[in-house]
Amino acid sequence: MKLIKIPAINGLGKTKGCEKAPDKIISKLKEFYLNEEGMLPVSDIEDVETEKTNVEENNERIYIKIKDSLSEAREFGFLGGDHSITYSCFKAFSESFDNMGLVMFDAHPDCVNNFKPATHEDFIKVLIEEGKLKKENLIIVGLRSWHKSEHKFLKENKIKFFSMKEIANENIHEVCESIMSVAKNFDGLYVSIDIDVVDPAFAPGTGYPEPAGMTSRELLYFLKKLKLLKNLKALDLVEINPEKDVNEMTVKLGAKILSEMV
Ligand SMILES: [Mn+2]
Repeated sequence: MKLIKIPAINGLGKTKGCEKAPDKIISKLKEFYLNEEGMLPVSDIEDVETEKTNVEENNERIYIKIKDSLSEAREFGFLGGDHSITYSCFKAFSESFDNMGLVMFDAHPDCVNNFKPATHEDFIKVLIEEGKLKKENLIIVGLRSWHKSEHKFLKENKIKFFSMKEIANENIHEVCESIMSVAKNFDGLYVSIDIDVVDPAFAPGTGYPEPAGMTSRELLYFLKKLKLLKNLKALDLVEINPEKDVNEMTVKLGAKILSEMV
């Protein structure tokens, strides 16, 4: 897997600090020995040079970097930054491959508004409205907090999701099989991991901690299964905020996730 560090944010001021995550996570990753599969978590690591304030410029740079790198690896990992980076990353794939699908792990549906340039709160709505993501090609996993308008948007557009309540009340293996049975049919699969899908007890270092989330192990269970799919092209890991972290727990979990996905 080729890793690309993308220290960009567009969180309306609320995600300041997330730009520090890629370097922190990579330095933690280098402290890891073999992963659970007995493999060395080493990767080819590059980065996108970003500007502190120019969101449009950053989006363009991210998009171009990915487009230019597509032939260099079979799988990519993008390290944010806040969730707004998924807009440019996914767009680069959906313009290069037919029928791209997105499996997103998140406590929130990220479709509040349709602000442009897309922010971390509404990039999903922007991707759908711009025709970059087919609404039937989206699965959201781990939801437990939403605005009234977001709930309506999901229902009206028949977007597939598995709430945290469903995951807890049903058998996690069956939920995972349901996700896999849809995800395997996309020509290309993109997995986006917003760390706030994980319970704040395990991942406190994020801007919008939401109680009653997944354990780290449950998230790894889903990810290790998805990793088996041959159509997996990319994953991103976003919203880790080292400034809000406790004992580097969240940064270390980020490094752990990457080490298991190499
Ligand atoms: Mn998010």
